[in-house]
Amino acid sequence: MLEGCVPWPDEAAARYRAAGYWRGEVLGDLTADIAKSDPARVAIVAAGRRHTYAELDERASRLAGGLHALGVRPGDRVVVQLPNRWEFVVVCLALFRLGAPPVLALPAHRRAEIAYLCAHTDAVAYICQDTHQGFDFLGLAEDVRGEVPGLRHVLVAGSEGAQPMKPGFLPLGDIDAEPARLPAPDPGDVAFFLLSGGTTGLPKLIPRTHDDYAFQIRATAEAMGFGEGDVYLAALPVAHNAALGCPGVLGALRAGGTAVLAASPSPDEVFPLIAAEGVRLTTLMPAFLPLWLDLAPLFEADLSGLTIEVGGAKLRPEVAERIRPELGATLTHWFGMAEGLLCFTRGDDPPHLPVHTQGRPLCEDDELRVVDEQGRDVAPGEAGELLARGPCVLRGYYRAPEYNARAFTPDGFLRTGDVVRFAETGELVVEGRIKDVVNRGGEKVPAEELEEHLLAHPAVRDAAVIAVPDPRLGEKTCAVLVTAGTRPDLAELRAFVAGRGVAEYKQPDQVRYVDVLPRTGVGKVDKVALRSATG
Ligand code: OOB
Repeated sequence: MLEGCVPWPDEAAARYRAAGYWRGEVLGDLTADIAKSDPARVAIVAAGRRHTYAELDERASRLAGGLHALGVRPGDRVVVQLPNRWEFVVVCLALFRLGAPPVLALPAHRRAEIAYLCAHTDAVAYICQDTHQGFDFLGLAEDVRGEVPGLRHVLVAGSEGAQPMKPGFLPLGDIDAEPARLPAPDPGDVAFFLLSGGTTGLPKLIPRTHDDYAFQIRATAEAMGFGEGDVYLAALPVAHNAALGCPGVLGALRAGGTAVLAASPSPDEVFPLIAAEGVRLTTLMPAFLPLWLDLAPLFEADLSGLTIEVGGAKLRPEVAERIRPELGATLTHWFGMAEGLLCFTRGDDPPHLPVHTQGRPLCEDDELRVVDEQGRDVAPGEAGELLARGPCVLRGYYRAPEYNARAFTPDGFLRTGDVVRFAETGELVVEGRIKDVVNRGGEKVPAEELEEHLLAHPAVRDAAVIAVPDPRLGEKTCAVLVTAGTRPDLAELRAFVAGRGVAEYKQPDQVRYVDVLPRTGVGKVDKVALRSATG
């Protein structure tokens, strides 16, 4: 396995192979069979264009050839930041084939996050789109190249034939060569990296192997009854586990279906696509559901054939209950983590289960424990921290040995930081969390990361970031600050954080000022006290 990654112990790996979870599939082969047997079948629909399996397969092979000719080698890391466009799929397939794992950044990330990802992974290339939603990624790329000298190439989608590029910048469309003869990657090795949603400090990277992700996309497709010819709609960013592989875009391709890529989950974008393409399955964060419920009658949207996977943040039962009667759609409720643990209700579960629980684990051999603060198993039905081990659950974050020593038990269970209990009938129920993250409508803001940025402001002496309730997003960030003299207002703080090159969703939503932050006996900021004082 790639240096800096933690493999599963041999005994566990042998067990997962023997049970048939890990079958030695490699993700670069997802499209190869259908590209031969039914080349004209539509693989991807994006920006009003339809791309066949043959086209996708060939373009990915030629891109892999071109990248190889540029000097990208198996084991090299490539930071990929592309929105929901067909190039995202082509780039991923090409890099899977090369065995050069893509590091999947979100479109919302900015200079600070991208520079960190490039530096932390020693990336040889950064692949982006020239502009997206008015933001200039070429400027960002230039800054990142200045900060990270090891970054050799910037490959740019969207500006084919535009102005001549700067040295080291190349149009992605020009990276095209005869498919190289490449050794097949080891299925036990890293196929790509996802970013962790919940962590202390800087984002942690999650190595996903060919074996483990191939199992995830196959088993989630089976559980959702998604098969050949079915259509999946990616309305969330495809770089996120939820839309990428549950079964998501990659699962749709593996099953011989079609993936439709939407620019956003907004009803005017997705309702027409659902009707036109006959979408069977999609994924949504809870924050979008009220809008879908309110606007579906206006659009006369027929969603009766649709299954909606909802997860990523707390789904309120009052909202969940409206889905079947008002949309006619089937709800499945998910508790997912980029780290690989997936629990979800199945489409044929009785209706109260998706309203009140997050269902059962993906795999029979997922081992879930609920423990108290001392790490002892709680009594059945009681709440505690969820620990997880299984064929998709990582054993260590990339290049993070010290963090790993805290994030995992000595016997390899991931400490999820989520507080859960199990219903008598065996379903998972999420109750809260102990990790210091604000879950802003599914987008995760690590408190410590934002605190560091706020502390860099010259007027700020002390900073604590907490979650406050929000009717739309569920939670928002509140920065509780101690200052010397002047008190910058919210607009100034947001501009300051933005100026440090941070994704917009991480900018504070509210600010409160105090004379001193409450501290616990050991000197840590007492966030429980802060929350009750601000709540
Ligand atoms: C999904 O993945 P991540 O990695 O962005 O976030 C994981 C965290 C969990 O640890 C938990 O704190 C929270 O998101 N979460 C939920 C939840 N599902 C996830 N909190 C409350 N209720 C839920 N149903 O968010 C993700 C990955 C794959 C599928 C779906 C979601």
